[in-house]
Amino acid sequence: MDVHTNLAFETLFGEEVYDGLTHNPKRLSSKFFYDKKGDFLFQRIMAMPEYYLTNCELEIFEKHKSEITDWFVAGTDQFNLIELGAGDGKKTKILLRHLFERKAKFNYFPVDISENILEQLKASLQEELPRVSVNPIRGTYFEALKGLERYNGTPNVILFLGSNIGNLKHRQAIDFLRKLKENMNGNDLLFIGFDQKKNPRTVLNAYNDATGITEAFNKNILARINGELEGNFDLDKFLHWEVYDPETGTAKSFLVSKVAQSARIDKLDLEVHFKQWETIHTETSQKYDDNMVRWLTEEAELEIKAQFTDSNYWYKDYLLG
Ligand code: AVJ
Repeated sequence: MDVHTNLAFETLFGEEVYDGLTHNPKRLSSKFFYDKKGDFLFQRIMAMPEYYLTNCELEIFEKHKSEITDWFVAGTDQFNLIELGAGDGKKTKILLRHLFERKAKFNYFPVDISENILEQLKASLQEELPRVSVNPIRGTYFEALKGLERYNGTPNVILFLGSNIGNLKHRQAIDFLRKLKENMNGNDLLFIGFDQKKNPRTVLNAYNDATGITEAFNKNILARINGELEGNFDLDKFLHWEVYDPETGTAKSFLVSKVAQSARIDKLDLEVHFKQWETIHTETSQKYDDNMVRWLTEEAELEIKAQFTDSNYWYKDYLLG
C-alpha cells in the first residue's frame, strides 16, 4: 500500500478477542468491525436515512465551512490536518475542497485502523483533489497520538469527526482528550464531533435499521473471527440487540446468543461457551448534551473556542484548543 508513514501497527486482534470472550460478561471492541466488509457495511450505514449523524455533520460543514476553515488557517501559512478515524473521508472532503479553493497550504494525514479504507480514500482523493497532499497512517487513535510530535514545527489541526469519540466510555474519553491536549502545541486545534441527545426513538432507529445492515455490521466481528482466527461461529445463532438509555445517553450494541452453544477458535486454541441469551457487548455509541461536553473538555483542560450545529440541533462540532 502507498502509505507514506506507517506506524508500528500490531494487530492485537487475537489477544483482544481472547481476553474479551473469556471475560465475564463477554465483550469485543468495536474497533474490530472495520475490515474490507466492515468498511463497506459502514459506508452503507452512512447512506441509510436512519443514520442521521453523517447528514447532520455534512450539513454543518456545508453551512459553516468558511468559518471553520478560518480557524484552521488563522495566523499560520501552513498546517498539518490530522484526522483520527478518517474512514472514506466523505465529510472531510467538503473541508479539504474548501481549503484547497482558498489556497490554504496544508498536508492531510488521515489515520485509520483499516488499511482498506485508507487505500480507497487515497485513490478517491487522487481523483477528486489531486493537488492535496495526502499521507495515510494506519493505526489506532493511540498509536496515532505517539506520532503527533513528529509534526512539531508546523501547527496541527486534529479532526475527530463522526462522533467517533462516542465509542469511548467517559473515563477513556477524558484520558484520550487529555493525551491529545498534552500532545498539542500552543496554536493547535482539535475539531471534534459529539452526537447529541435527542428523541430516543431516533437514536434507537439509527442503530437498529429494519433492513439489517447494522445487524450485519455488528455480526461482522464474528465473521472476522471466523476468517482470521479460524473460528466457527454460526452468525444465525446470534441476535443483534440495541439499547439506548435516554438518561445517560448511552447506546449499546450486543450480540445475543439465541441458544446454548459453543464456538471454537482454532488459532486461539479456545472453546467459547454461551448460555442461552448470553450477550457479547460489541459497541458503545455515547450521545452527549452541553453539560457532558463541558465536563469532558474541562477535565482535559481544553477550551471550547467555537461550536457549530445542524438545523435540528441533533449534532455538534466543537473547536477546542
Ligand atoms: C463510527 C463509531 C461513530 O457509533 O455511530 C454505526 C459506528 N455503529 N452504526 C457510531 C456505528 C453502528 C459509529 N461510529
